[in-house]
Amino acid sequence: MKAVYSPLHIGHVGGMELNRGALVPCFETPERADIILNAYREAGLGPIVEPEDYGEGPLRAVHEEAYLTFLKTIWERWVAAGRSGFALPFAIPGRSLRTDVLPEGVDGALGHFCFDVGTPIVEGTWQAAYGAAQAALTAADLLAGERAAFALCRPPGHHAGRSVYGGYSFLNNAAIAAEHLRARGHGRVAILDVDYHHGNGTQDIFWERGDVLYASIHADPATDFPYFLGYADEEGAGAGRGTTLNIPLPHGTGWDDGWGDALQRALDSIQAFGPGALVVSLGVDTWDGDPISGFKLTDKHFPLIGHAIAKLGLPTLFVFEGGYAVAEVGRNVVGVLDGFTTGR
Ligand code: SP5
Ligand code: ZN
Repeated sequence: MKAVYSPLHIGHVGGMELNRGALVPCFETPERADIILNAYREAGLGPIVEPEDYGEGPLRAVHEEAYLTFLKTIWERWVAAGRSGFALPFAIPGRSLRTDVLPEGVDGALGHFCFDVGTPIVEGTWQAAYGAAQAALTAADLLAGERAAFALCRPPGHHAGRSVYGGYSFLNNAAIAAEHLRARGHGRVAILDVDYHHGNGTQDIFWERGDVLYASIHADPATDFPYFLGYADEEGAGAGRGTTLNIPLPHGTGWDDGWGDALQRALDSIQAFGPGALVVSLGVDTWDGDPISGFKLTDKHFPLIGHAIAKLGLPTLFVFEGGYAVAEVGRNVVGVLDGFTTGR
């Protein structure tokens, strides 16, 4: 299996985020990608290549133009306003405030396009997000001749909606790749999201699409980020009615008491959908030692995930998402990929 990796990710170093009422260094760090790169290399899983440049066209197929312009220019606007450090929104339009206006100033623009206060923007953020999206596109095109590919994306993407960022995500790498696979004629596309958190952005993007299935296993939003999407009663709308499947699970869930069965349920729904290709939003923040998460998967479960996915027999694109136990993300990602390779 080939891995696609863009070194541009190192320009995105978030600074600080809020955790339990205290400002702490960001959990989403550049080391995460480097550790996976090393683990992938050491495991001898295959070659590592740099992305091709597909330009902004495939990004526009998923995200709004005004949103992309904002992401591209916000850092220079921040600096021009005399700021330094990292850019965060100051106010976000909740109920009774207008979401239909794009304020002219930087603080208003940040609030307009953002849904949380944990996703700092710095000088290299746009380039890093752009590189990650290009890695996903490049890996998607590898499926023309290969059974599977791995996009080692950083920053992650599944929380980014059509015109909103948050949850460490700016461009929705998995959605951009899925749309690209559609355009390349792979038939219907299924997205399996195994990250600890619900992929609210991916769900939003494909909510009314009957040709793209979104199936996600995640922590119950009643207690966990992103809180306001990912409930079991969300099933899609319009042509997309029935092509969203959310399986929220309580804190503390392990493989034997729910996660393994949930995976099988999601895989059954994918099989019934009859896709021509599969995109896996591969988060490993389900590991029991993850610093911001609450599931209890252990080392031996990650190969089982890969093995079960391989049994679908589909061209499969793995897109890296979350996983914050820095020393272990490499082993766990490689565990899934290796389980896939040996399991088919
Ligand atoms: C891609 C991805 O995994 N994004 C996750 C973003 C989560 N950001 C908010 C996390 C809130 C953590 N607070 C939980 C504290 C428990 N120690
Ligand atoms: Zn996550």
